[in-house]
Amino acid sequence: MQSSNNIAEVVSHFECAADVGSQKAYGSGHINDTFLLKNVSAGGPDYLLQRINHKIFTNVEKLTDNMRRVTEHLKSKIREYGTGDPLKEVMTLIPTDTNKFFYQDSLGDYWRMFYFLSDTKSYDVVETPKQAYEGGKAFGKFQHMLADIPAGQVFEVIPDFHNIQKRLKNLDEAIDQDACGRVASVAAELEIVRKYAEEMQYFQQPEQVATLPKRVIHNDTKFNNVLLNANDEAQCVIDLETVMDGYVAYDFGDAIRTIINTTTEDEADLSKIQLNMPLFDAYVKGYLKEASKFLTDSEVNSLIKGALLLPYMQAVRFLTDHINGDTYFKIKFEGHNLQRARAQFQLVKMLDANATAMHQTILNEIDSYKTAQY
Ligand code: GN1
Ligand code: MG
Repeated sequence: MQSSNNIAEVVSHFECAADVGSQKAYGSGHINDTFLLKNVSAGGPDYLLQRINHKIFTNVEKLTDNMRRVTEHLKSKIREYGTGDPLKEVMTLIPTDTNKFFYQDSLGDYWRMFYFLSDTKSYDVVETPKQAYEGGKAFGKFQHMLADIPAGQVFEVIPDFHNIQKRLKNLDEAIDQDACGRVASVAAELEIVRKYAEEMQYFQQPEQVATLPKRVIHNDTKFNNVLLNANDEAQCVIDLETVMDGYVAYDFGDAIRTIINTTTEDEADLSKIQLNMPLFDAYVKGYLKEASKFLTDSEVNSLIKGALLLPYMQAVRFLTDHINGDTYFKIKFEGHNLQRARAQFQLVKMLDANATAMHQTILNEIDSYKTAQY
């Protein structure tokens, strides 16, 4: 962790009244380092300071431009709808003394700062259908508010981020290099990768490429990226650094991956990984309440494919990182990425067994909107 002296240097360049002495590590992100800083005066706004992982986000200037563009767009939508408070419902980046929205310190690290949204909560494991429903509404509304930004306009911060063919290629390269001699010990996991590899390439099939629209999506719709208020109502979608073009089913799938699972992403005891179907139903209801306003039929049909793909892709990414020697995701102990991969593969197996019924739930729900229009 960075020394407080360096944080003091960093903070002095942002237009804020942050109390450097109050800094504490915050959140459960796997990539960046986040700190909560209190305001020097009681009652003033608090701040979130983030050190951006520059190895992964190599173009911080363009990343920041994206975040500015997206947050301004979302705020203007909320003003236009006249129903909410843009300052509470959208993250607000804080400018620096040179009127940029990031700062590079003397060590070469990049930082950004937001207002902290007080009286909000996020959940790593969803507890109630109401929370799931609210999460669905939040991500559906998020996609809807961005639906008028044409594809191709947002900078591709991490190329091929959700391209499973690229992720499988990265895994093959890791296997070839076997940098830490771990390949022999993951034969069972590699077998699962192979078993599903072909069907997971649905989004690369020519028919899907021709019919599915690329839209500006969130690309990291873990449930803990929705902040809920004290009444468990969705307030703000956070973690906007991977907002890029993609298929809506990717966001749907990443949300389902974290919502339907009765336990955490990295559960060691696979028997504890169960599907909580009432939470799935509630998420679908909330999501389609908003997303039925713009989804095409092919997109509706693709949602379940996203729900299978995202845990699979996540497992492939965790496994690749394990083989590479844990160079990408932060780990808490040796073997953590392998444990995460196993948990995600387990989820894939269970989702696969239930996919037909889940797809039917989606179709029934969308039908209720179609019927309601006449
Ligand atoms: C990373 O840092 P965090 O937790 O927001 C990752 C996501 C993964 C997620 C898995 C840039 O997100 O893609 O889905 O971990 N972000 C990046 O929990 O790779
Ligand atoms: Mg993220």
